[in-house]
Amino acid sequence: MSGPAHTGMSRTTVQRNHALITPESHVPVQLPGWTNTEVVVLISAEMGAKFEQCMVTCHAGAELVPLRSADELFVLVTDGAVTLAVDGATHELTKDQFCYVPPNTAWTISSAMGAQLLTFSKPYIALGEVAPPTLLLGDLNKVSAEPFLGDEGALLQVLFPDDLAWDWGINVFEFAPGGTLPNVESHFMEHGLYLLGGEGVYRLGENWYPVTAGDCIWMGPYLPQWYAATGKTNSRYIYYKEMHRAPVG
Ligand code: UGY
Ligand code: MN
Repeated sequence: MSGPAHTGMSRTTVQRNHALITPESHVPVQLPGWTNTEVVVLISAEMGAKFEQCMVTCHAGAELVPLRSADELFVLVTDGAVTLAVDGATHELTKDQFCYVPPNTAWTISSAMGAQLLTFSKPYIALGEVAPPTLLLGDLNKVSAEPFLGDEGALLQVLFPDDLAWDWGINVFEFAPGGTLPNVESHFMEHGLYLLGGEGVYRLGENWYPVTAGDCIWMGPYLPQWYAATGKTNSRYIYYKEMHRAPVG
């Protein structure tokens, strides 16, 4: 429960194989090399994850640069506007627009007036001679939404191409009120998830958590997972998933 201030209550919980991080427990930090920013590292290796998920507040004049050169990066603009400079070109990104930047790429993201970003990053896992993906720019409002396993109450947007070069996927799920995941999933792939809107109940292992917009969830390998949208409006989340690679170690 996120009770009144000064009661010590929070829905945040961090377990061995999953975590729910809710807004009242956010602690913004400054990351080295990122100027005029405040970053909430929602999911990281410190927790046991193999990827990182952050919420970045860009103040006017913000600038971000690669933190680890082998990382690939996904950025969704949730508010405001940024400029991505990469490969000698610049790209303006505004609310609901996103980019994928491949590993070992020199890039900067700057914001003249301020912006709010959601990022996912991780070391790229190469597959033999297959070349890594190239720069991708997109807009959530232009990606088609398909019924998940034929269910009109659970619409799925797949943001990345279904191609072996890509070792991850970023998808958006939108559930009508009462919509659910069709089954309790358990799979070796991890997830990092951010609730963009609405509310529901997420089953994580043997726990059922009430969740709402602004919540973040980490799901470790094989974690039993299921979702029901219990609010009166649609519920929507964006999530990261490992793709196109065999389990390792
Ligand atoms: O892609 C997935 O594994 C997705 N169905 N899982 C989830 O939403 N928890
Ligand atoms: Mn899943």
